[in-house]
Amino acid sequence: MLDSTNDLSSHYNRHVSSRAASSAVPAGMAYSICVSFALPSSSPGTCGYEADMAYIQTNNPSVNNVQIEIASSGSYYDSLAYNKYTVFSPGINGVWQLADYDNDGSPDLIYIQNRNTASGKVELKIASGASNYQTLILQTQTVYDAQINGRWQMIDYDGDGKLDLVYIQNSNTPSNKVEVKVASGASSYKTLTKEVTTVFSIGNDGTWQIVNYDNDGNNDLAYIQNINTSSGYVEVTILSGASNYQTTVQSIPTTFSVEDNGTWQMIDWDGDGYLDLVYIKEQYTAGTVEIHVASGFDESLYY
Ligand SMILES: [Ca+2]
Ligand SMILES: [Ca+2]
Ligand SMILES: [Ca+2]
Ligand SMILES: [Ca+2]
Repeated sequence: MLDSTNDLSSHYNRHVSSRAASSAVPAGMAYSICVSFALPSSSPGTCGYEADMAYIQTNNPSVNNVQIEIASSGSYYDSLAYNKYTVFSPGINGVWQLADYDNDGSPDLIYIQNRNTASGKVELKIASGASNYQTLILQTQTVYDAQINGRWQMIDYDGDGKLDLVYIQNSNTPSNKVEVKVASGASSYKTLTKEVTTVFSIGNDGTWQIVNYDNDGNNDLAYIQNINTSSGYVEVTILSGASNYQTTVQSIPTTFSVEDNGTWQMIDWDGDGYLDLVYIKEQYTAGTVEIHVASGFDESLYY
């Protein structure tokens, strides 16, 4: 049972750091930690964790197509287990994400184009993992007007087995609060099935993400504030989905000092049931991309 009034300061202590991926630091785009890529060389359990690391190279002028590189956890991220060019031309007008759209166990490449679209709406394109990202299995416009005021995330929000498109609008909202909207996969992204005004004030000091914090069947909203925090450390705040994003269930500083040289992500990296904070550091490293993970498991509550 977690409560924001408890002393949870031992949450998110770093237990692994500086796992370097083999690729040299590029002009960074779209790094993510992607659970269960199901590569033959990935051997969950061997190293105590099983989240692979994906790099979606979207704007390298020397190549004609978007490229996917996967560094497997089985190799401690030191070698590339997958490296393919996709059907997509380079695109800088949106967000790229790997997720399993067709539920065949293989992550598909999703391009959420949220600006400069022909239709004036946010558009979705998905290339299947089964085709090694050569075949488009979805190409559609969505209910959202094209805009750049927030974060886009494909996740099965309503639990019907189809990915939904979540928009977390963190700037230029009428309410001056962060707003969450969901376009359902069941409606082919044409119908908003949820529109909520949260208690978070709008801002640009961090990143927002829909997460499963407490396994109660309601998706929660995480805010990772990585600059301008009062504590001087990166802070994680989580609003419960059960409260419709009105109630804070966790709000704590982490082990990380404030830093803005990469990508922050909440994921259960080690598979113990607690969300961990992953920092993929892309700039000002010794030369390769680094992964830093702070565990969400609070030992002080158990020992
Ligand atoms: Ca798939
Ligand atoms: Ca769904
Ligand atoms: Ca929840
Ligand atoms: Ca964990």
